[in-house]
Amino acid sequence: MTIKTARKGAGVGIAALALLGTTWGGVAVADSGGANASVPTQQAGNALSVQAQVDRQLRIAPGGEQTGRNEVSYNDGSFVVTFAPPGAEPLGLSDCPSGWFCFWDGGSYTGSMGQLSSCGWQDLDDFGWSDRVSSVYNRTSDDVRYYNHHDSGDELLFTNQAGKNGNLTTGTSNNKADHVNRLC
Ligand SMILES: [Ca+2]
Repeated sequence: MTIKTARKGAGVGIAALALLGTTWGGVAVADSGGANASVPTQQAGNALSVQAQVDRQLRIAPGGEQTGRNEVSYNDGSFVVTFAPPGAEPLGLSDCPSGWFCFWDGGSYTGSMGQLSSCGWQDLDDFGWSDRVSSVYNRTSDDVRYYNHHDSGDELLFTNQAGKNGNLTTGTSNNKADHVNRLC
């Protein structure tokens, strides 16, 4: 899928009103009930070498640069993707640095990890991360909102509260987020 349209601050839509749904692990989840069949096929990368994962990331989202053995950065480091080397400890909560908000393409903070710290609205598709987020951890001092893109207006999936983490695989927001907004 291709998502180009930026919708800063507008078009949250009716689904946002349903935000006060269940809350667990610090993640308030909107019970949107919206269907989204677009689940990426490039998720489980454990069998790939680190360099193969780096290459794949750069192929999915050109414009980044490899800034470490297991790291790709975009926009001078404002977005960073980190891959767990095969045989090493898997990525986890402790890999999310203070001052950033992080998201994993696996449940329970596994798989590859993306991280952002900028304030405001951002498009995960710019980094090849649309419909991939399966767990989140917010180590900033601000709430971060995750949105599902619809041409008719973005749908607020959940708010990841400051300092909180949450696993999405058991809820209705798994593999749906396309945009994020750090409220600062
Ligand atoms: Ca989506």
